[in-house]
Amino acid sequence: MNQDQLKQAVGQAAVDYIRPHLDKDSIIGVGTGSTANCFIDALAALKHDFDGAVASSEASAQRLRDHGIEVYDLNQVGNLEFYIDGADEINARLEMIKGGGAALTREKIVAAVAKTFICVADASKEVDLLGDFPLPVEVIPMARSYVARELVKLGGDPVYREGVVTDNGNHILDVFNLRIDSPMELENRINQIVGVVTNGLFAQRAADVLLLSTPQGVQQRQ
Ligand code: ABF
Repeated sequence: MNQDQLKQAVGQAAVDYIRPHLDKDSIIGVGTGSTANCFIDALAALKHDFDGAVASSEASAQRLRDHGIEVYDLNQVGNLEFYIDGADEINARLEMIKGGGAALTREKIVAAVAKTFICVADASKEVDLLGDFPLPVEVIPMARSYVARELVKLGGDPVYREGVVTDNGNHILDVFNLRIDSPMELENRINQIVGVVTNGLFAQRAADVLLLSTPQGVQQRQ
C-alpha cells in the first residue's frame, strides 16, 4: 500500500467510526490537509445522512461544497460531536504537532468546540518525541521578527514561511530544533509571547481517538 492508499483507508475508517452516531441534525467538524481530504471524499457518500459541516480552512470548505455538503460558520453552530483532522506528528499521549498546512489556528478553534477529536494519520506520523517536524507558529505580521527572537531564546530556530499568508491574514514561523519534552508547557509558553496567535502544539487539546493507517490495517488508539 502506498501513502495515498493509507490515507484513503483511514479517511474511510473515520467515516465508519462516526456513521452510527450521525443523524439529520449532525454537524461535523472537518480539518485540513491531504488525509482530511480523503475523509471529506469518503464522507460525501453519506451526505444525505447529516446536516452539514464546519471547516478549519477555506480549502476544506470549498472541497465540502464541491461535494454538495453544506458548510456552516462556527458561530452558527452550538456544539460539534466530532472533529476529524490529520496531524504532522502524534505521540503516544495523542499530543500532536499540526499546522504544516498553515491552518493551525482554525483547527485549534474547531477542535476546542468538538466533543471528540479523531486524528486520522498514516503510520509515518507516529513519533516517540514531538519536534522533528518544525513547529508552526502563527504570528501577527508586524510581530514576526520580535516573536522569532523570543523563539530563539526558547532554543528554537525559527524560519519565516515565505509567501504564505494564513486564512486569517497572518504569517507562519516554522521552528526547527526544539526538543519537546513537555508539550503542554511549551504550548503555553509560546502562546504567551505577544504577537503569537497560536502554535501548532495540540497538547492541551490532544486527540481523543487516533485512527492510524498501517499496511496491516487501520488501528484505533485512545
Ligand atoms: C492538517 O494537515 C494539519 O494540521 C497538518 O499540518 C496537516 C497534515 O496534512 P496531511 O494529512 O496532508 O499530511 O491536519
